[in-house]
Amino acid sequence: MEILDGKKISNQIKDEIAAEVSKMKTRREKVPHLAAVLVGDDGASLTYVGSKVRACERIGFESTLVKLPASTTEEELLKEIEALNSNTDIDGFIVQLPLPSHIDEQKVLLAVDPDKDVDGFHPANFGKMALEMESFIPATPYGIMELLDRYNVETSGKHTVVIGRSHIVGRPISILMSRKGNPGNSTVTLTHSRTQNLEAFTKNADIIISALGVPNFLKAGMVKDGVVIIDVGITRVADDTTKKGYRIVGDVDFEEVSKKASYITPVPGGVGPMTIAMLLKNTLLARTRQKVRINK
Ligand code: L34
Repeated sequence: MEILDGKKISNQIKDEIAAEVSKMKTRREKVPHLAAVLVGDDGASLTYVGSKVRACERIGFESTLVKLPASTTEEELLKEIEALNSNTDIDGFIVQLPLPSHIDEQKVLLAVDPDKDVDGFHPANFGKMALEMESFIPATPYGIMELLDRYNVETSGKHTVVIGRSHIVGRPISILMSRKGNPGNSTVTLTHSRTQNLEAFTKNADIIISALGVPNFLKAGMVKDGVVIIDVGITRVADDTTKKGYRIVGDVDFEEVSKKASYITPVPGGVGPMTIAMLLKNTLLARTRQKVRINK
C-alpha cells in the first residue's frame, strides 16, 4: 500500500509555482493576483480561505480577501463580483461556497467573468471541460488528477466509481476521469443518493473516488483487493481531546480499507492541500492568459 501524499505533492507544486513567480519578478512582470470572496463566518470556509490567502503569500502571489457579512444581499454580492471582473489588477477570483441560503448560487457563478473564473465553476468553463477544450478545471478534481499523475497510477481502461454528484467534485471528476488522456480513459460509474445496491459497484471498482461527506462510510467489505482510494470527505467531528475541539474525518475507514488498497489518500493531508495548490496553478494560468490577451 502506498499513501498518496497530498501534503507533500502540494508543497512540490507550490515550490514550482514560486520558482515561476521568481522569474516573473526578475523580468519585472506583474505577479499573479488572486482574490477570494467570503460571505458569512462558516468555520470551515474561514479555514479554507485562510489557507488560500496564506499560500499566496508563501509563493509570492498578491492576494485580496473580500470578507462580507452573512447579511450581505445577493445584489451587494453581485456588485462585488462586477468590481472584481473589471479590476484589471485581479487575474482571478473565487467566491467561496457554500453561500448563505438567501443568495442564489447559480446567479453568482454566472456573474463571474469566465476568464477570471479560477474555480472553473462558470458554465462556459464547465462546458469546455466536458468537451475536452482548454479551460479552468475545478481545483479539487484537478488536484485528484494531479495526484494520480504524479504517482503514475494507471487509470486507462480501469473502472472508476465516483460516490457523490456535487457540482464541485463528483460531477466534474466523473467527466475528467472519462476524458481522453492520462490520467483519464477510465470507465466511470457515477453513483449518488438514489443509487441502488452501491456495494455492487464499489466491490467492482479499480478506483473509488468518494465525495460524500459521511465519516467512515466506506468499509473494507465494500472494496476489492488492490483498489485505489481517493477520499474527498472532510467532515469535522467534535473531539474534546484536540486543541481545536474537533478532528477531520474522511468518508473512508482508513484503518480497515488501507489494508486492502494499493494506493490511498489520507484525511487530512490528501485531497485538501491539493485543492489549494491547483487553485494557485489556475491563478498562474489566468495571469499568463491575461498577458497574452492584452499584451501587458
Ligand atoms: N468556491 N468553494 C469554492 N471553491 C473551492 O475550491 C471550495 N472548496 C471546497 C469548499 N468550498 C469551495 C475548497 O476550497 C472544499 N475546499 C477545501 C479546501 C482546502 C481544504 C479542504 C477543503 C484543506 O486544506 N483541507 C485540509 C484540512 C484543513 C482543516 O484543518 O480543516 C486537509 O488536509 O484536508
